[in-house]
Amino acid sequence: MTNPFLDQLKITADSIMKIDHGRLLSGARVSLELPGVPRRYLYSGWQSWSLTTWVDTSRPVRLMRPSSLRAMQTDPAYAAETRPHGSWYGALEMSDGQVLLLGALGLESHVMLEGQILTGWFGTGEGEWFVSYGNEDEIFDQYSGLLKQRLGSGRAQESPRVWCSWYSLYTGIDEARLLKTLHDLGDLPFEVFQVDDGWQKVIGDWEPNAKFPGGMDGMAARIKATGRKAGLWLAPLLVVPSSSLFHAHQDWLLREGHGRLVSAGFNWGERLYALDTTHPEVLDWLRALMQKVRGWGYDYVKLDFLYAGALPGQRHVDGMPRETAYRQGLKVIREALGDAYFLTCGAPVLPSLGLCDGLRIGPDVAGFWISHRDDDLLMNTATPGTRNAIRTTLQRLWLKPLVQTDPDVAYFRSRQNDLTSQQKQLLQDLAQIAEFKASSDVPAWLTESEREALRMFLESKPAIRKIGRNRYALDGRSVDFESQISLPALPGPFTNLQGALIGGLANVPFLMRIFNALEKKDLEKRLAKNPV
Ligand code: 9PG
Repeated sequence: MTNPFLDQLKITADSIMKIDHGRLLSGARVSLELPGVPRRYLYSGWQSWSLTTWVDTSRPVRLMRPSSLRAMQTDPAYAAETRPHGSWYGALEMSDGQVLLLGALGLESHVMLEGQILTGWFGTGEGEWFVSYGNEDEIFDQYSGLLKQRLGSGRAQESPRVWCSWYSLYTGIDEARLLKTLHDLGDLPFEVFQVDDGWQKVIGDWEPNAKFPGGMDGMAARIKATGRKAGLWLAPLLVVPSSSLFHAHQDWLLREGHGRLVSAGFNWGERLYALDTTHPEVLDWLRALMQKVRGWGYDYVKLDFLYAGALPGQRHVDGMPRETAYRQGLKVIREALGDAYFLTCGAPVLPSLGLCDGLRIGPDVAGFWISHRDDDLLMNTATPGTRNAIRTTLQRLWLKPLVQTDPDVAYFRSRQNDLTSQQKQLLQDLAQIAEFKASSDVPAWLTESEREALRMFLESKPAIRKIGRNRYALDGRSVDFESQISLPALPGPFTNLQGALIGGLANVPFLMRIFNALEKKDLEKRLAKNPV
């Protein structure tokens, strides 16, 4: 097939091969010299929560605040990069509206635009690249096909419908609340009841805490007695200082060259650290942990904060590239999980393909649309918020042939929720488009008609037609996300100053600890006022 644009494109690479719909390049570093200035750039974020979106090339890039959270929201190796760039692939919208894609066919790769030069490189070694030009959907389809050959794809046929405890009860889960919810779900067609964060002693010590006196095996048995699969959340690659794992195995932790521990961010009022997945004892420990969870009876496992395994650092196997190290850990996990459904979250995208059934492809949703603090002051588009979640998820739906794409939960409740009905509808529509349906709504918080709407949602399978980049028709009804997902306006000097101040405060662990304690208190108050 001839493609005049590609024929004229100046390509620098070790080798260039014509293939169907594009070119296959090889080289540690390749570059494309563009005939004109592109209109927009497709940022490709590193892990589930990282911003992935089309941005006008004229818009200046602002760095996310606070800096202490960057390791858990973006690729820390490129967190201070202000040129248009992204992990593994980059795409440009040219002046005629057509799209040029440069996509790596291997891990440890990055793409960046400098003026009219689009460059791609491998952090270590060399590899292959796919270049194509034309209709966006068609070229991403080609790209996913090539990735499938190299990385494989998920196994499950149809995604299960999931009830997840996080977006209603958060860390306020306990045995009684979950059993009441399980009972109240009645005959709503959820195949999975998934227990999220809050059951464990502490991150790293994966044993039930005092709120689960019947044990996690007991909980799984109660779930399965209702005919559902039992789901459990863990963050197996993270370790916090208050865990016994942290003190028992200092040699398992990822370190910087000079021996300091690599930061994996800050959450739950604690500093986060990462396990080194190249350490044979870590791999044994991970295998045993997964077998334990399977032994408890869980057959749906959501593994979160997985980026920790792919952070830059010194590893036991010296010189093993970080995404390769992560993938090796994931392989061990996949094997140990056997035929359980495996959902990855907070996970580097390409390195997870082929080894999981489902992948979260955006940030967390929330019972609000935007957050003035996070969006406007901190310029942080990876934090929980429904607009953030929709924006990034939409730009990653091309992954559907490779993995089940989890857009996070949809809401039906108006209680404990500030989203408008239109905003809730957008999330519900997105779930239908992504073909992954989940909710966290507590039945006791739903009105009769909201419960019926939830049932209809779970039972329906509308015909989906894509009619534009961010426009779809669902059973003929048009859904326009485009006007809803713009990036926050760039801050003026006063807002910027305010943001810098708040961002600075958020870098102080002591203050974050207080903030976390206050949030916990507030949650308990809300749950007391809104019993399940
Ligand atoms: C449990 C939650 C839920 C949720 C996950 C993940 O950037 N952040 O600060 C950030 C914090 C938490 C988070 C995502 C991002 O949520 O996505 O579904 O399981 O952990 O703690």
